[in-house]
Amino acid sequence: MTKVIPTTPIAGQKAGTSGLRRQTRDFMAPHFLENYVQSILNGIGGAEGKTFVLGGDGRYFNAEAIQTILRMAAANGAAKMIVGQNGLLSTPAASHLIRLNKTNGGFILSASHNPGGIDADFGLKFNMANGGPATEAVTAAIFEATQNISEYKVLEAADVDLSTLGETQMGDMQISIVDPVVDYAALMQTLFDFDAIRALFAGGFTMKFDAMHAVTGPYAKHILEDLLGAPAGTVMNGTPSVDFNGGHPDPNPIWAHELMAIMTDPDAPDFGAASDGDGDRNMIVGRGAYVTPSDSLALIAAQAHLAPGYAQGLSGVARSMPTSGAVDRVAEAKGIECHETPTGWKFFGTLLDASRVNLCGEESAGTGSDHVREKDGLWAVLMWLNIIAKRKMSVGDLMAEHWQTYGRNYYSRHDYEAVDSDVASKLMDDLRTKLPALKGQTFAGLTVEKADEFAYDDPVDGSHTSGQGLRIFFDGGARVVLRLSGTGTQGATIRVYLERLELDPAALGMDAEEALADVIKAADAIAEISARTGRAAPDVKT
Ligand code: G16
Repeated sequence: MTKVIPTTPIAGQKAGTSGLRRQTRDFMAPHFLENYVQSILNGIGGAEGKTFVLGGDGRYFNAEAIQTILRMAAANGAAKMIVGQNGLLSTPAASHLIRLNKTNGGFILSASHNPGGIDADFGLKFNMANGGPATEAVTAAIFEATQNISEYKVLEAADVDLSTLGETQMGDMQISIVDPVVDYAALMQTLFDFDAIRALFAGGFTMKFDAMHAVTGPYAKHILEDLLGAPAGTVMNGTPSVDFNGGHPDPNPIWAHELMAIMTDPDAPDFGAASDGDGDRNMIVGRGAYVTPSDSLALIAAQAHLAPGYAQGLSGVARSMPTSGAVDRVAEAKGIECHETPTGWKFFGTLLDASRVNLCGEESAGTGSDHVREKDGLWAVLMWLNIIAKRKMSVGDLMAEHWQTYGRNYYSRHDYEAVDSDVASKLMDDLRTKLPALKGQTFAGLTVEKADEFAYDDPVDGSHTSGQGLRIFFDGGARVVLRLSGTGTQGATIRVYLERLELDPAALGMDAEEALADVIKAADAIAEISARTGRAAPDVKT
């Protein structure tokens, strides 16, 4: 029987960079999840007769939330739900299932790289029929629905057994419990030269993949160890846990320190990689050679044609604005389109759908192509393995060759986390006010060439997005960008993105923080970060 539950709007149910992220206890509070799910359904014009994909990264409250979403979808008239076994689906695998089954969209439960557990974070995002995150227009409609909600519908029904593959029923709604890995693994085999990668491993190539106790464990074990023949144990931390074993599933040198320690050991394997909570981010590291996400994107742009799925060459590339300009230099050399979008994978969707680009990337450890409409951690790892198998060069040598060819965009991101929200807002507001007067002024020896606030006009659908980061450009090609994170759940995170282009072949091997020392000083002098936050140094440098 369908129950109609009266409710009232809950303030602040507004999607950030990627869906709604809150502390887990918020999501577990009475009506919180239900209000948001009903608002999604209301915002997309109802569920009647529709099919959706449903799954998440397995974090605490994943399974319970799935049962609630199933009961609500059934009560709202959905025809069918395709659910990952045990409630698991990586974000890229969910995107693929939405496209493969031509569904009306999907619900992905994840707070990505944020920690999991009852005292950590949870999240929910809605992806559309193209497999990509809801566009700004749709998230705005959902937000409006959260502000007007007066009731939600839920079916009185027993929990569904999520562990058994196959078909089942809830009320009139069909439920398919599917293997989370099989379809995704099949897709990867259409894109990459599995024979060449298999031969690489057979020849003694060694690798460690850190799944960080998150969702990519089963995907990586099946693809790397079962299909590609990497020895058992290549995948570490490969069993998903509800709290990521107490860790922070963010694939960067800080949080993936276990892998970094292995990769800097004299006996390090040839190749290291990691992925995040929901499997859309990646980290690439060679023996003693960490590759920044911006450099990884540029190298892939230069060499993607070595993978069968991209043998025709790329149609174009896109990067988020704070991502370094390294990929732009490759695009220019290849004579292909290059787009600069706001932060958030959702902004790549129109360009991918229109085949204007087929490679996208972000400094926040996201890389992907038009095979799905999300960034894809394992895709990036397989792309690197494919390139290494063809070029027969180490990660370090590949990057050195790349920099010699295109120059090096020294790059670093400094994060100041859990800053008081008022302090962070005022810092940004005051800097915004200062921007017009900065031109011509010199800070730490660097003269400001121009300064502005980034806004984006989508070349495909014409939509306009403003307020996307404060940019300061210096003579000589250095750049500082400041923006507030849209994915945190406590206070504000100030992100400071630092970049400098180096073309001198003799100066390409420096430590990034050293190479950026003046840019870092100039950023602090202009934005008064340490004075206003009281922090002597950033919490995280990536
Ligand atoms: C999300 C978005 C990305 C974005 C990242 C960082 O990633 O999908 O497009 O670059 O957040 O956003 P922010 O700088 O606002 O924190 P994920 O992996 O968290 O879903």
